[in-house]
Amino acid sequence: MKDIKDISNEEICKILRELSIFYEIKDIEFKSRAIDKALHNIEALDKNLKDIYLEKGIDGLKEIPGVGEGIAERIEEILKTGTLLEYEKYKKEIPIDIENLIKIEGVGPKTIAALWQRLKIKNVDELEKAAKEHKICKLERFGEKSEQKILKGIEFYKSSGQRFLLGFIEPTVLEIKEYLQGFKEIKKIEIAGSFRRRKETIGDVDILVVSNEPEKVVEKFLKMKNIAYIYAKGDTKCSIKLENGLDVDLRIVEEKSFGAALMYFTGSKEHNIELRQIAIKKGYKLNEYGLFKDEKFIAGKTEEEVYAKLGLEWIPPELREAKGEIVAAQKGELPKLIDYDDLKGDLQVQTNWTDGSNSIEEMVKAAIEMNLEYIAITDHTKSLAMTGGLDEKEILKQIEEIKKLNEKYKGKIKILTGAEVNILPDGSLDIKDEILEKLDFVGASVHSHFNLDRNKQTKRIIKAIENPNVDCIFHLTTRVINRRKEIDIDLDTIFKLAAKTKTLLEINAYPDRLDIKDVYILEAKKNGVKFVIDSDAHSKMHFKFLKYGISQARRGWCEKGDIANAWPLEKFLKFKK
Ligand code: DGT
Ligand code: CA
Ligand code: CA
Ligand code: ZN
Repeated sequence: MKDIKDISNEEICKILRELSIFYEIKDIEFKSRAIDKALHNIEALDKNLKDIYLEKGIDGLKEIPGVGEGIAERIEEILKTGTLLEYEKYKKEIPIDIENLIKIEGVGPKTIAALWQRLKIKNVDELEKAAKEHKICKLERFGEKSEQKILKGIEFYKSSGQRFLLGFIEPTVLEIKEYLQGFKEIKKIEIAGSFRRRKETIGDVDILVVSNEPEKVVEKFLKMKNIAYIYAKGDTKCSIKLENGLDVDLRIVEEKSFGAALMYFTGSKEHNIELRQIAIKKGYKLNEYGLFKDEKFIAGKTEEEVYAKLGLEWIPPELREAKGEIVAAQKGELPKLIDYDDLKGDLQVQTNWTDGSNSIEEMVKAAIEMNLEYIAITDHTKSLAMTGGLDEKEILKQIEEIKKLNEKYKGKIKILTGAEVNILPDGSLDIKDEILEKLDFVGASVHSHFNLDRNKQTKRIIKAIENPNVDCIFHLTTRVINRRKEIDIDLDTIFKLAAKTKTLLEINAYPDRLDIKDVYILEAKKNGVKFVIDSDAHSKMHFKFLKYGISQARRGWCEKGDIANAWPLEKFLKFKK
């Protein structure tokens, strides 16, 4: 099978995503929906579609949840020819910049289709112009309100820049690391920068390498596939852009400077500045080559020895944001952060009872493989019609089904019954309390009316928190990174009330949500709030996103005691209201 193209999952997804929109424009809606579902699963794959195909052919592709015959065949065609005939045909006929239009909040496939059909809008600039000239509000099904929303979306799109989501770009970064690790000239390698600090998005990748033959390393690095552009090339460093737009900086240092260089390039810049001030106070000089007294080299080989010479405990990268970690390290009072293997449960899991790709049992099996001891099944509820949300009767039916599965998987995992109930604009819930009472775990969340004013929006959340059946607020601020801004709420009031009522706040681990975000976690923690870290899995492949939630919790200074699903089931059940 040597005639297979070397094409990444990312590129395949891009073709399929655009094809789905062409179907929408052509009114072939069922095909468009099937692709969307498949994409959700392909984006979460650890393996390359190419490798799956080489190993198991089209049957291997069909094993991916949500991927049926039709989509598997299309992937096969892309792998064999680099593209799809059907897609290329549409692209000629409908020359629109889908890639950027789709990034704007409130602009989905349906909108793109309608705007093309009626106004021949091809790109973001034309969309902005049309909205400003009030051409959109005159269209059927688009009012003044949607026009304003589009303009706001464009504004946010332009201001947010295009940083890469950690959870989606990590496989690409680790592939580069693996490629470099294969070189015998490289003794040590570490990814530094915001990637190492586990920030939710990263601007560029900073790779640090120890080698005695830096020139050879640079030469081999530049032979890597998918390089689009070389910005700079020196003896011990170089900078490139990859074809997917990601910038990568490589630096090669001597062994004795590795720790100091790693500290410097891990940052953050603000953390580095504080460190340097401490060094100066102690009569030292600190830079990426080491710690010096006058010209004499004092330390530099490891981070631990440099921090120690500065009178500090070693600081985990997630904390290096100049938010008080240096003072805490001086006093030996750094938090003992929750570990990456500390989670025992996952409390937001969707199934094919609503918009998930897998059955309850498939999700249960996948959770067992992740070594989880308990999960809650939390399908959407009825007012979220587009997901096929459950009504009271269906919830009761699901409780019965879970009872049976609990029998079957006894001793392996505990399945909690639950729901993700929708918080209506007035703060009431779309499921009756007598049904909620029967569930083990109820999360409530906002899925619409994002633009209520601060007062109304805060009251809405308060009312949900005050409901004795609501155990947790899911993705409180409803942001979607690079796409939708947060709702306007009085966080301080909400954090205090959540702590008082023992309402858990979710740290949603899905890579484009990470809601609530790191700085809010720290604030909420100070107010005594307890959290759960959830994958928000809509497929059995999404449990692996839990680690990004753990990263955010660590960035928010959380210990095991702050995260309720890091506790044994008994303790968790006893705590929740
Ligand atoms: P990013 O790439 O925007 O997500 O964020 P970082 O933190 O990876 O920043 P980047 O790539 O510009 O630089 C990597 C690290 O190098 C940064 O975290 C700290 C260090 N660094 C860069 N520029 C400066 C500087 O002007 N002063 C100091 N003290 N450190 C710097
Ligand atoms: Ca960086
Ligand atoms: Ca950089
Ligand atoms: Zn959902």
